Amino acid sequence: MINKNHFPQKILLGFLTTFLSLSYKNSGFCEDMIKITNRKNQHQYVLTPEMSWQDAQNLAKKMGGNLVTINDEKENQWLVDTFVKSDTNFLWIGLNDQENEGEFIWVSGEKSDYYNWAKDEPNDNPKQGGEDYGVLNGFANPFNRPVGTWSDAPIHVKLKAIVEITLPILP
Ligand SMILES: [Ca+2]
Ligand SMILES: [Ca+2]
Repeated sequence: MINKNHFPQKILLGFLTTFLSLSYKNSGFCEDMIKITNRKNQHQYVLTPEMSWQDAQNLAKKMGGNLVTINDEKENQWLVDTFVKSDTNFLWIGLNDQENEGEFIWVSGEKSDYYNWAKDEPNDNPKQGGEDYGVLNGFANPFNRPVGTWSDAPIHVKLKAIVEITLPILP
């Protein structure tokens, strides 16, 4: 026998589920993107699917963050430990010189004195038509740059990206 009292609850649950899944989709998350919290700074990080640097930054904005700003060696190492696997090529980071050639800045607007460029990088590789977007080098990067160092890469490649979400510090 059907208990009629459960009927409104089911409808309510249906609405709620639809609402939550819609807001989940609108936030730009895909099913397989997981937020990982760095215990050292309490920031959240997400690895995106492969896409252009600008698409990745747009997605990061939707999530309430930016492409990662790597502020120091500890954060760099944490990113390598967390996101760089044996088959990782390059990962987009927030560093770029799209405004002024040779003047690399972080897309978040954060200022930092820490840089970890690989030897001979950034080279704005003319064979690639110039390179204005920063990447973290993984184990499988085609130029054999040391893992964890940075390079600049061209606009036309699609790569996974690291998003950083800086949450307000609660009292
Ligand atoms: Ca950071
Ligand atoms: Ca380069």
